[in-house]
Amino acid sequence: MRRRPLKARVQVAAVTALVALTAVAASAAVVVSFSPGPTSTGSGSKDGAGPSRSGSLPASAPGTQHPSDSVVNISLTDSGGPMGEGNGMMHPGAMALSAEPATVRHGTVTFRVSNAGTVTHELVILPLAASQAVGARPFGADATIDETGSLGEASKSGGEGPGEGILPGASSRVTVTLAPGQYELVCNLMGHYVSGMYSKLTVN
Ligand SMILES: [Cu+2]
Repeated sequence: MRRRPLKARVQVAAVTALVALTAVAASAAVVVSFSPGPTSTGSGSKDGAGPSRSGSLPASAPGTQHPSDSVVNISLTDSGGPMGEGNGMMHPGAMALSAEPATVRHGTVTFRVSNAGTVTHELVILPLAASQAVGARPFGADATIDETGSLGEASKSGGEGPGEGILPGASSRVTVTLAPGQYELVCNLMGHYVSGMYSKLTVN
């Protein structure tokens, strides 16, 4: 469904593996600070440390916290698959993606994603322009939307980050750094966005 992002996923997986190896090799109690190496230059601005960096200099005085370490719980639901009515095609409104809370402070945000539905789902975090409304993105012939600019995704059953999709009853998670602004949280599996799997997240 999303051939292009697969490359990025492999890249991310490779980087993750590299980091893991590095961590093992280091074996000392040194904090491994993740700096996007040359391997991630292909993804352009996608992984670029956001403009929020200047606002979160390490010069935090004792007692002063980071901008935030927020948690957003995501629930992915559907009304039970294509058995209901019609044949195969999903009906608009048959699926949903809900975020709680819908507003968080900028900084590190962890998304805990639970698939409470009956088919595979996922979470993709996309920027949302101020003039843009959720659920209004154009979709292609394959009933998916453009994921350009994605800030991350949780689509690995029982794991973190990108994967092959979150199976029914399973969970996934992803931690990203979000600058103030608006974001659209979506499930971009074929036909799911148009069936209602989108939600707005406001970051202050
Ligand atoms: Cu979905």
